Amino acid sequence: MRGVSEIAYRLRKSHIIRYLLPLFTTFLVISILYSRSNIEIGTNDLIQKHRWAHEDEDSFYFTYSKKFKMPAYSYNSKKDSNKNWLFFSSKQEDVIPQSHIAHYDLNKLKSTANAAVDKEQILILTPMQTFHAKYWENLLQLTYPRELIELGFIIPRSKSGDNALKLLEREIKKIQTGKKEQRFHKITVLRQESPSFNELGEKQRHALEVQKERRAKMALARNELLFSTIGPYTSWVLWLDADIVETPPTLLQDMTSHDKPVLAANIYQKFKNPDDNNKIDIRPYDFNNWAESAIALELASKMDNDEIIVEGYSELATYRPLMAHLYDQNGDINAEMHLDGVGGGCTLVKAEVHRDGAMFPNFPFYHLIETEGFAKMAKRLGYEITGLPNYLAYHVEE
Ligand SMILES: Nc1nc2c(ncn2[C@@H]2O[C@H](COP(=O)(O)OP(=O)(O)O)[C@@H](O)[C@H]2O)c(=O)[nH]1
Ligand SMILES: [Mg+2]
Repeated sequence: MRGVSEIAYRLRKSHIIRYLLPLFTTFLVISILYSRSNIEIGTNDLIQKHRWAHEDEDSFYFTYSKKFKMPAYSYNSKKDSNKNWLFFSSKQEDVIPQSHIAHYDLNKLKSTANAAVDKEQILILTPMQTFHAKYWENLLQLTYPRELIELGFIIPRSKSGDNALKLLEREIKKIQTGKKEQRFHKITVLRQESPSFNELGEKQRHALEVQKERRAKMALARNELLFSTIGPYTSWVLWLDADIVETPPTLLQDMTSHDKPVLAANIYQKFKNPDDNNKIDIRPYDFNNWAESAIALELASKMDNDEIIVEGYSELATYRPLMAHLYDQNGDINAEMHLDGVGGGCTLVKAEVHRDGAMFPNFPFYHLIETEGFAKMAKRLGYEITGLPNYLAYHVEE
């Protein structure tokens, strides 16, 4: 017996009991209290007030309201917007203003020819494998009000993706911590779920054999980006590839003014022409904007279920009228043409088209995938597809 009480005595005297146990207990109590306080955030105030959040607001869109301010974002904070240590949780932070339930009347959400005057929100979506400084410069020279522009990026998990992310974040930080009136309304950056698939040079990337897999994976990346960023306040979605480096400054006003459900600009490329003393010349780049032809339909009718037609390959001669070939330097810049397939270079979509369910199929849909499959799906939903043959946006020279 003496032995047992001696051990108990020694334990009592030891550091474990004297210091560590009280410390551990305090830590446990704080953690429990802490997690309880998290559960209640965003609910208790509202219940006590017995009011809907929008009753206190003039605007239907909450971030304009002083009362329900979005928490400020800090690039180097170790705490999240609710002042919780990020150390405690690996969950994505939710940036919903405290005490808020948001109401949106989709009947009041419009996409009109008068977008800027009507304060319509435009979401610009860019899958980004490479960061081009000229892409960003071009984005910054757009004259549509920045507070009505949201940006969304999806970046592959690859070496070039890591690099693009670093450069993009540096530029975002400059803008979003600069003058308030020059900030974009919101910017979302996603890392792609799947690894990169696309680090090939232009020639290999465009070889016919790799198209199905490459385009199918691009479709998934576009869907991930679209479904994670579109909001109940989004009026328009502009698909703008990361290698589009020059557009008119009035791109958004110009394209919205056509008031079309799906509208593609003509993608060209500037290059030094060796046949003309290396003078800067232009040439067609994107052949995904096309109108359907009887020959392509005939081709498709003889294909297996999982075969696809991709445009711009002599192996698959479709004789479709390609918008890229219909540019008329002296023509009306606002001339419109009917299309059946579009690319993602610079294509404006009314948000309701996506909201109705038009997405980028990564499987053959009428023997089409990705952006061309999207156009087909939008058509099947009853929307018309339009192109602007004389309105140019420029792809970087590779
Ligand atoms: N998220 C993501 N974007 C990519 C990937 N590969 C290319 N992109 C981007 O997708 C867009 C179209 O791709 P690109 O290779 O330029 O196609 P092309 O112009 O038809 O040759 C560009 O904005 C690229 O930066 C990828 O693996 N993941
Ligand atoms: Mg490209």
